[in-house]
Amino acid sequence: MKQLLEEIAGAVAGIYRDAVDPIGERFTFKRRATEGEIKGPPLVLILGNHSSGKSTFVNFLLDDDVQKTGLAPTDDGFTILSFGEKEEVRDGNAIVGNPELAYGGLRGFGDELVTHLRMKLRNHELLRQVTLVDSPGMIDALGDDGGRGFDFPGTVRWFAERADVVLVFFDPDKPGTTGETLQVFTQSLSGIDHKLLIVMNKMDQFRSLQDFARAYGALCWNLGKVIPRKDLPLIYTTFVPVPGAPEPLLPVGDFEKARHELVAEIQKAPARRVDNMLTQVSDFSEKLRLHARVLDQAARDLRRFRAKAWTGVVASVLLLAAAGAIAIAAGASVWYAVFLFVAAVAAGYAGFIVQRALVRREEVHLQNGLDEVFERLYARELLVRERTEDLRSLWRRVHDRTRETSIKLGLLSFPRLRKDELARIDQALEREIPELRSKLHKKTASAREPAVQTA
Ligand SMILES: Nc1nc2c(ncn2[C@@H]2O[C@H](COP(=O)(O)OP(=O)(O)OP(=O)(O)O)[C@@H](O)[C@H]2O)c(=O)[nH]1
Ligand SMILES: [Mg+2]
Repeated sequence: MKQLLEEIAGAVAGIYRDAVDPIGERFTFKRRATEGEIKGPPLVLILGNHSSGKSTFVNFLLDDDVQKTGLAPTDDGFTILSFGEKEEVRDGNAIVGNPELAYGGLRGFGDELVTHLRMKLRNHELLRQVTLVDSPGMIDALGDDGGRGFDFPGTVRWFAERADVVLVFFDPDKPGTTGETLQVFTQSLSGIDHKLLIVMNKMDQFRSLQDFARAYGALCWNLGKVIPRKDLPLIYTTFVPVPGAPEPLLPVGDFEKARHELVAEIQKAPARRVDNMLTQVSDFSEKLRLHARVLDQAARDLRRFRAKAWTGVVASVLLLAAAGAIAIAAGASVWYAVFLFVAAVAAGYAGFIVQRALVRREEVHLQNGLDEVFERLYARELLVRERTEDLRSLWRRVHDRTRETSIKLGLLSFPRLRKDELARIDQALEREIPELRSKLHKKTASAREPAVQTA
């Protein structure tokens, strides 16, 4: 499996390099995933209320007391847990300053965050497959930045976008009720709910079924408010045995099973990572192709318009010059011929000014009418029913960026989109990415088969 994942990561990096970059750079599209992000290890982000048991769960996964735990808010920073032959702790500056690690982007959140960042290297088998990120517990926000001194929802979003699995822990005390929970769900996790695994932890603490039902109901109610889905996500109800905790009163069999399932999901992060990577490269390439094709078409329209305007100017100058020449040949007074030549030069100059104004007006008209360019360019595809909605929704997501680029750089600054460039990105989208995806699915299906047979 590891070999396949590396092979796919290599192929994706190749697609970005050969098919995406040549167009992306010239048509200035958004930043694409970096090599470090593509080839970096799969990421599991652990979020949740303070004291909900995040660090205890990390220690359970790594079978070691790596993280400090306790009932008071114990952690106000992010800890990245990665594989290392030797135990080591690195501080924030060493993490964001290392170009081989893909965390340089966190520098943008300021020094305050950097001082709240550390990395712990441990020699544990699980960390060979995934990197874990333990986070500060969510609390009731104090002030604009939650009293943290850095942009907490922004940082969570940064990690969540790069993560392959995001666990969100809740506990019986605060089933989705802290101020930051709402903020994180609406600002940091929107649009990535497919990566979310919701965990109701500390199930061993419930003294009665009624208490459990009340807390579970409250959690569902609160989640329903922040996750815009018709169905509720699956909630893993589980616990981690901690020394000295009172004996559980509810039967724990199912909660232990849920814990095993959760661990299995975390172990699947590498496969999810490749899946996410393929989705990302395909989504990015599709948007870029649309962006570049619309800009290219608008630029071609404008060039054609400019050529027409120039033809008009040149024709009128030539006409006046020819009239001058004929007048001389016909024996008209020299002054009359001079007058015609001067008129030709003046007409040329005036024509040039008018032509420039007309081209500028046409450019603004095209920039404001990119929707029309899109409709014209994709008229044939839009007639095929099942593509219509996909294509239009893709265009809605790209439009603002395309318009902004066309205004900032000017339509005439875009070189023509070449046929071979378009064919290369088409090939990536229509052949290479689907082939990689089916390779991955075949492999994950065959890895799952023995388990199905023994069940
Ligand atoms: N009974 C019980 N106690 C737990 C469980 N998980 C954690 N605890 C206890 O809850 C307390 C808080 O656990 P932590 O792991 O520190 O919680 P955290 O979410 O990392 O907290 P912060 O880092 O402060 O956000 C500790 O005293 C743990 O021993 C559990 O499943 N059951
Ligand atoms: Mg903790």
